[in-house]
Formats: sequence, structure tokens, C-alpha cells
Amino acid sequence: QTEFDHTRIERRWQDRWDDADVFQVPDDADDPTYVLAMFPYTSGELHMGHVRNYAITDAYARYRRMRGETVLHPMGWDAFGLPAENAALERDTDPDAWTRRCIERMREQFESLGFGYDWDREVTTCDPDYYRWNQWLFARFREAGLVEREASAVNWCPGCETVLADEQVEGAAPTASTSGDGDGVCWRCDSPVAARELDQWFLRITDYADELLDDIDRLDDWPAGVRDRQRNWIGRTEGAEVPFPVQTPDGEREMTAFTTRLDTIHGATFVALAPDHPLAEAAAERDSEVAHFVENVADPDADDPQGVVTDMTATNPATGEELPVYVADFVLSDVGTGALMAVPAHDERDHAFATAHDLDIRPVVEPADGSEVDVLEAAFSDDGVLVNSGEYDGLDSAAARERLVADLPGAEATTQYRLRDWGISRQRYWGTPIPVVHCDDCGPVTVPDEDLPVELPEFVHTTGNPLDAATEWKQTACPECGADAVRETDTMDTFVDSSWYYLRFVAPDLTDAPFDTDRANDWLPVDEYVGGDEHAVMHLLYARFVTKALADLGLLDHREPFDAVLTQGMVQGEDGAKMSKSGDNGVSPERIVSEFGADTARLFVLRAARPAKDFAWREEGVRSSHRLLQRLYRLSTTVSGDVEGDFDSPAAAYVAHEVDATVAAATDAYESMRFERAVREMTDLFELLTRYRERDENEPGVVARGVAAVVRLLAPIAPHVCEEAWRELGHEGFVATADWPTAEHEMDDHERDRSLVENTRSDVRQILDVADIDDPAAIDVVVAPAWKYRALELARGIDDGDVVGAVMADPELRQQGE
Ligand code: ANZ
Ligand code: ZN
Repeated sequence: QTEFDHTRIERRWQDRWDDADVFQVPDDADDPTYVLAMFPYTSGELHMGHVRNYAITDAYARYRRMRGETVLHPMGWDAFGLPAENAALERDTDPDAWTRRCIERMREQFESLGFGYDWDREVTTCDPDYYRWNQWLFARFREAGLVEREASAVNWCPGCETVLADEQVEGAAPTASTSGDGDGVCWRCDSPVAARELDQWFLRITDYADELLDDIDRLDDWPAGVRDRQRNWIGRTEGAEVPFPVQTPDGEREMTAFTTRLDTIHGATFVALAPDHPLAEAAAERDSEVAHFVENVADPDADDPQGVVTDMTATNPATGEELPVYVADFVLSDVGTGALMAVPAHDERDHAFATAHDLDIRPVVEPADGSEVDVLEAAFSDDGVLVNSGEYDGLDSAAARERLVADLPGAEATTQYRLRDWGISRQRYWGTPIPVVHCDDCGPVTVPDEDLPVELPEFVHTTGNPLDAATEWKQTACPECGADAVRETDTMDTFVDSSWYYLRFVAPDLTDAPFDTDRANDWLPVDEYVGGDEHAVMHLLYARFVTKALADLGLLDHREPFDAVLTQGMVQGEDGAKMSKSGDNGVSPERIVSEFGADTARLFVLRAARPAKDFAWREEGVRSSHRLLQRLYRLSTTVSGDVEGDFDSPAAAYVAHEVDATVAAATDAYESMRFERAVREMTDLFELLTRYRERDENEPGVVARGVAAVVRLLAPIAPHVCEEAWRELGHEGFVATADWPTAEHEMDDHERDRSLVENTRSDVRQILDVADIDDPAAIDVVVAPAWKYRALELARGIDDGDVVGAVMADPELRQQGE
């Protein structure tokens, strides 16, 4: 038997593709199809999730190339980040050397899997030639007013006297937990970690909140779940800010409450302040009980909402009533104004607080459908019709909000967002140095373009912020006044690197700009972007923001980076649990490639499920994929390349029709990246061809045409063995650049149905035999489902009793027909 030796043939074809520049895109290409996989973090090891991700884009890119398109399918490395720094510390090396080794390994793994990348466009984010453009963009953003410096909390270890990343805090990091200090300890010295305020750099993504939100509606080819999560992340709420006069022992003050339900203002029975609201802090100075509450804030484990009453009252501007003022833990200082009017009858949190503190619950909105609700029992939080609200009674909630915001003195309609500005300061070594020099006289000065890149100094082994310990590197002259000054010692969040790398692939060696604007305008947006669901919110949102900001800087003419996005599902372990490198259910891609071959690995991950769905690894599934490829190869070695022949006999016509139908269905499946469906179509056809070929009176031309179709249809998924088979079929060039098959001998529907109905019983018997159907009842009706349905239509027209009878006997078909 002819077996192919996958190790030998895979290597050979990889070299041939490489020598022939099959995947290279010339710079003067006109608007190539841009297929992109999220570039990997340089951990040094590919896992099965990567294999799946990259098999998806590679199959799609190869498909589009065979359709005759020029396809840009580049690859690069997301190479900065804390793990390299930790690995370097553990192994007593430096992050640069470590990362370079990881890249070498991963590139080899990519190549061994036969992924067709234009390696001439490789991009590595830790190269000074790349990260200088992060610095350049920071400078442009700062000029444009998109950069802010503000105090913000970091995790502080008092033992090591250093800032820790969330990942370096064991337990809850104080900056990640919503209240209090968290219970986290330092990964090195086990000291309790505290929050500490430090000046940090922010990019003003909130300037784009509205556009980022509104444009989501136009991202039709993004997964609905991703779009929803982006909407929630931005979290726009329309509301109003209303001033309340406040009586304090120190005289009258004013406080502004933020509310989304101004229609409920007649039902406000108290006012609540966040513990760090200025009025709360003033009250704390007068009253030790308030002080105690403010300092200790709340016990996060307590069930009841906690708070303390103050010596102040607030005047409800709608009713003139005096309301007690509380300081309460459920009021967040960074939402709205940090002060709210509480309406227990219509807000759950207010209800819980009022119940615990015995405060009034007064209904002012009733359900519009007239149904009864008991607000003492639970808050009624829907919109409805106003009651107990004086002249506003009878209005619906929306109308009441509009009237009230106009009537109440000082009230203003406002919009609030959940989205916060993007903090990019990291107190770590392995990232892009933030290009700023701190001068005593000039303040923080941006490093001029001609002094970029600010390169990283040599790695410093230290517990603290490594750049802070790089004493020589730190000392410099102020670019403005020339005085002694110190460099900024924070580096950028690595999400900055990945927010624009897709632009760099367009001209990776450009030395005077981050990207070539003309070519980027021609080649982008990315047509198909594929990656992990874990990047559905932040990475994609940052990339969208950066694209919009670049458009406003005049550097791009489009405002969205990715036309279509696909988030692929997870590859789980054989036991259905998450497959992890550390866990014992991990499957090494290297082992699979050496044991079964890259084609098998790719075929398995692409046929196991549709790309968006999770699936569990099955070693048996891998074996069966391997067997399928072996059989296909064997078949290809035994057919003649001659595709001419007599297609007229019923069985031959049936097979020829199935070839055409498969080409059409598989093409359709490829268009929507449903590789598992495409494989199913091809496998069915392959089985049919095998059976047909075993018959005495088979028509070799029909088989040859079928095999040539299957080989091309499968080539994007299992490219090496298909190259080998393509050659066996007598072709000179690469299947990778061959024309996609078309349905050549296709009869039109009407012709086909007529020939079908006109077949004699013995013809039909032959067809059923080839189609591997031995149900005698099926003989009266031809079996391919599409045919059945058409046969029904046709039978109605020509009133053929036999066909109608058979169709009617089949409950499923009868239903379709009715
Ligand atoms: C009165 C009211 C009546 C409210 C009612 C709601 C329902 P969402 O809707 O989640 O966006 N709020 C205002 N500032 C707050 C703060 N700093 N911390 C916690 N809660 C705050 O939140 C908006 C609502 O949350 C606001 O509308 C306010 O309560 C409360 F029947 O005002 B509402
Ligand atoms: Zn200066």
C-alpha cells in the first residue's frame, strides 16, 4: 500500500513554498485581502489553542488565494510583558535573550505546521525599530491632548518597596478589588499589599466613548457577543445631575446628585454620599462616628448595605422637603458625582438600605398596565406612570424626566460612562519606555522625535521598578532647557503594542513613520481578524480607539480597523476541562505533528467543531483524520489524470452531479469559514468516489474529476498531502495557487430533476447502490435531500403518482412539501 511519509513530504513542501515565495505579497499589490490572526504572546510554546487559531486563518487565507485573490497573511510577535521578565529572573538571564529564544522556537513550530505567512513582513514588538513608534504615537497623542497624567492607585509592597502588577499579588490585589485594601500578599516577601497613589499616564479613550459605542452598530460581521460586551464595557447611561441645597452646621452648601431616574425625585426619602465625598469628609471632622465609618469604610463581607447618618439635611428641590443625609458604602466615588438621591420604592439598593435603616419607602411610579405592586416588599424599578408627584401625576416616566430636567433649577441632562481612561503606566522593565523626561523647571517633557527610540537599558535584577534602579540610564538632560533631569521610569502597557501592529505589517521596515499611510488606506481595514475570546473587549476596543485617533490625526482615512472578527472557541482536554499547559491534560502540538503530521493536526482542529465553538481533544479523532488523509492520498495515486469521459450513464451522471454539488456546498462553507462543514461535504464525496470506483463499470474520467475536486477543496486545510496528491494527478504547479474548482458539468435543476424522474427503476437501483443506500423503500424516490424536495415539486407539476406516493410515505418529506 502506498503510505505517505508525512515528515518527509511536509518538510519538502514547506521548502518549496518558501523557495517560490508563494505567500509573499508585493508592496505594489492593490488592496489585497487581509487575513489576520491575533499575534501570539512569546511564551516559547505553541499550545493547541494557537494551532486552532492559526489553522483557521491559514485555511481561510489559502482558500481566498485559490479564489485568485492576493492575500496578505502576516505574522509577528507580541513580545513584551511580565512573564519574560519573571522567566529571566528565575533563570538568571535577561528578558531580551529569553524572548528571542522563544521566538525562534515558535517560528519553527509555525513552519512545521505549514502555515503560509509572508515572513518578510514579520514584526516583533520588543525591537527598538518597532517600539520607537509606540513612543512616536505617544508623542502625537500627547500633542493632540489625548494623554493625561493623573494620580492613580497601584499595588504597593511595603516589604520590597515596590509596585506590583496584579499578577504579582497573591490573593486579591487592592487595586483590583472594589473596596478596601484586598487581602493580597506580595509574591516574593508575603507582606500584605496596599494601594498607593502614584502619578501615571493615561490615554483619553473616553474622548471617543460615544463614537466607539455608536459605531458598534455598523460592525455587522463581528460576533454579537463581542459587540454586546463592548457596549457594556463602555456603559453609556443617560441621566441628569440635580443640585440639592444642603444644610450643615457650617452653613448652607450644595451637592449634586446623579440620577438616571429623575422621574422618581418626589419619592426621594434620603440622600447618600460616597465616603470620600467632600461633604462626607467635612462631616467626619465634626463627628467621630462618621469619621470611624469613613476611615474603615465597609466590611465587604457584610450582607446589609452599611452607612452612617450625618448632621446634615438636604432639600429636595422638587418637594422642598428636608431629607436626612447618609454616608453609605454602596455609593461609589467614581460613578456620577459620588452622591445620589435615594428612592427606596424604585431602586433595589436604596430599598435594601432603607429597610436596614428604617427609612421611608414612598411609591411615585406605578406600572403602566395598571397592575398592583407592593413597594414595601420590593422595589419596582421599571418605568411607568407617575403618582404622588403633584403636577407631574399621570405622566409617563420618560415624559416626566424631560419635564423635570427643564423645570428643576440647575438640573442638567448628562451622560455617564463606565469606560475609564486607559492607564498605560507599568512599573516594569520589559515594555516600551514612556518617552518623557522629568525636569524640575519644565515638568514632564516629551522626548523629541529625533531622540527616539528611548531604548531600554540593560536588564537590572532588582526587586523594585527596574528602570528606577538603572541610575545611569535615568540621568539625562531636559530636552527643553538642558538642565539635569530624569527619565520617566514606567513602561507602557503591552496593549499599546498590539493596538496598531496590524498597520505595521503593511510596511514593516519603514524608518520614518510607523506605517505607510497611503498603503494602509489601500490595504486596510483587515478583512478577517481571528483570535481568542479573551481579547474581545480590551484589545479590540483599544485597537478601535487608536484607529479613530489616527484618523483624527490625519494618518488614516478609515475609522475602524477590522471589518470582520471571529472569536474561536477553546480546545479542551480529552476530559472536557480547559486544556492547560500546566495541567496534565495538555496535548503538545509538537508531538502531534511528529506522530501524525501537520495536515492531520490541522484537519482535526478544523473538522472537530465550527470555529466559534469549544471542543474537546480526542486522540481517536486525530487518528481518524490521519487515516482519511492516507486514504485520500492512496486514491490519488491510482486514478488517471484524464478527466474526459462518458458522464451519461445514470450512475456516472449521479456521481458527476455529486461532485458539482459538493464543490458548491464546500465553497459556500468556506465563504462563511465553516471548515467543519466543508470537510463533511468532502468526506461524503470521497466515500462516494471510493464506492463508485470499486464498481466494474466505473467511468475513470468521473473519478479523476472527483478526486481532483476533493484534493483542491481540502488543500487549504491539509495543504501538504494535497500538494503531493495534486502532483500524483499530473499537475506541475502548486495546489496552493491552483484555481478553485468550479461546478463544470452542472445540469440545471430542471434538467437534473427530469433525468431523475425519467430514470428507469434499474437506473435508480444503480444510483442507490453507488450512494450506499439499501433501503428498498428509497428506490421510488431519489435520495439526495435536495433532489427529494425538487422531485416533490416536479411530481406535483407532472403528476407522477409513483414519486408523489413515495414522497408522501416519508413523514419528513411530507412535512417539507406541505
Ligand atoms: C435615583 C433613582 C431612582 C435611581 C430609581 C435609580 C432608580 P445605573 O442605572 O446602574 O447606571 N447612583 C448615582 N450615583 C451613584 C454612585 N456614585 N454610586 C452608586 N450608585 C449611584 O446607575 C445610575 C443610578 O445609580 C442613579 O439613578 C442613582 O440612583 C445611582 F428608581 O437615582 B438613581
Ligand atoms: Zn527643563
